[in-house]
Amino acid sequence: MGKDQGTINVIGLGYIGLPTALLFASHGYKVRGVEIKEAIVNDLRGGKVHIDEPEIGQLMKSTLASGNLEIEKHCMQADIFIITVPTPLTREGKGDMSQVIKAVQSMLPYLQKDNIVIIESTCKVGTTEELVRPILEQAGWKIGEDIYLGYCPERVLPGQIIKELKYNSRIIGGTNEETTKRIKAVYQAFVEAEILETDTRTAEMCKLVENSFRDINIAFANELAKCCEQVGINVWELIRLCNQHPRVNVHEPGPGVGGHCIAIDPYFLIESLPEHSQLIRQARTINESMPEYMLDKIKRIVGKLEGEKVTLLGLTYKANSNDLRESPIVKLVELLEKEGCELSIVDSHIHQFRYLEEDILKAAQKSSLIVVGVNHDEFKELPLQALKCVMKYARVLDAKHIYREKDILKWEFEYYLLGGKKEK
Ligand code: SAJ
Repeated sequence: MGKDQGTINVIGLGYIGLPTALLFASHGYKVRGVEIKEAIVNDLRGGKVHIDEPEIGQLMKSTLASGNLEIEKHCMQADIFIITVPTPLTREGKGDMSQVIKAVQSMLPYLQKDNIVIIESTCKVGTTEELVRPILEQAGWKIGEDIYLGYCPERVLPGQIIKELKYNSRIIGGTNEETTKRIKAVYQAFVEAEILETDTRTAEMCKLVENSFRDINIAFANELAKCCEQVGINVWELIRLCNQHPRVNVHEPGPGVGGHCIAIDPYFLIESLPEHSQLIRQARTINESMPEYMLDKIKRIVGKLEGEKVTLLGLTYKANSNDLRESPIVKLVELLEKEGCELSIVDSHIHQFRYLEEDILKAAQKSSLIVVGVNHDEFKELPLQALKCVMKYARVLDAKHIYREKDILKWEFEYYLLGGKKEK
């Protein structure tokens, strides 16, 4: 246990808030994790974690046992307030900042002079200065003198959140230099990488740009996959070769972009700057077209889908995760349902969803096609010989290039690849 550092309220115990609370609590802070969902509060108090991440279960147990972490539905007085609530998209594709505003309002009764207020939630540019600052000022506080307000985005990869919270560099945007310095000192408790200083608007924009960068690069790979299918080039081989160039790093194509970040954050930029964000908008359009593109491929392979069975391997938004948020495969399921297709799905990371089958041979019974949509480790080795016996047609469509064509052809399967030869 580190020395007693001070007190923190972390408001919103989701994918980012909970790991952040745990790291501060295990580095000497007295932390109150604040969560409005009663069921999550009860589970966490009992040591049950709702997030599937390495190290997190153990960290939860040890911090609860240390007495440095408590889970409550309301804030209390503290030195530091950190906001990690969701900022979803509305139906109209606009960033909804209302939970950030509510979180700020909820801590007003507990604020004291010299408190630090940090927003971590992904926000539209200007949120800290134009939405949050006025709320605090109306409550009578002088920003940068009484209350130190800043923005500090996370940049951690789901699946390795605890590790990346510690070892990724971090950006701090304070409303003035003194604030930035104070917030930097807070994160130095557990961040073992560089902490970079800037202003609030730049920090907010950094988060949006990082995810838009990846979205644009994935869109480029997806566009290449479509082009390659037209001209009979294997896009995976093409990308492998191009990436030998010292300044080229083409990303991977796939059935679409899921998750709560890359598929969402670009819209925060598009909404604010529609005329000047056309590349970012186009990348979204390309990536969002991929489930439909997969459907067309499936139709070319199987023909009319009504009454035919298709078996999907993987449902989550990415490999070895149990996260279904914005999963392009869930969108593909909906498209296949509209075609009247019979479905079966294998994904050991998911326990509740329609069409789930635990056993791949049962799932593939009388199936006309196996579609590999997610590169979970469990799909690396398929029991092809046995599958061939139970399927109606021995065919695999590989959207993540997890197999070598010759290993599949060996068992007299037809092998189709996203970004490979176009189906007849
Ligand atoms: N994907 C591709 N091709 C690729 C890479 C990814 O199709 O070459 C797809 C994945 O299959 C998945 C989606 O993109 O559906 C996103 O997956 P991801 O692993 O790239 O990223 P996330 O959404 O899990 O996490 C991202 C990360 N951002 C960047 O890498 C710029 C992470 O660092 C952020 O902290 C996180 O978003 C976030 O919270 O914003």
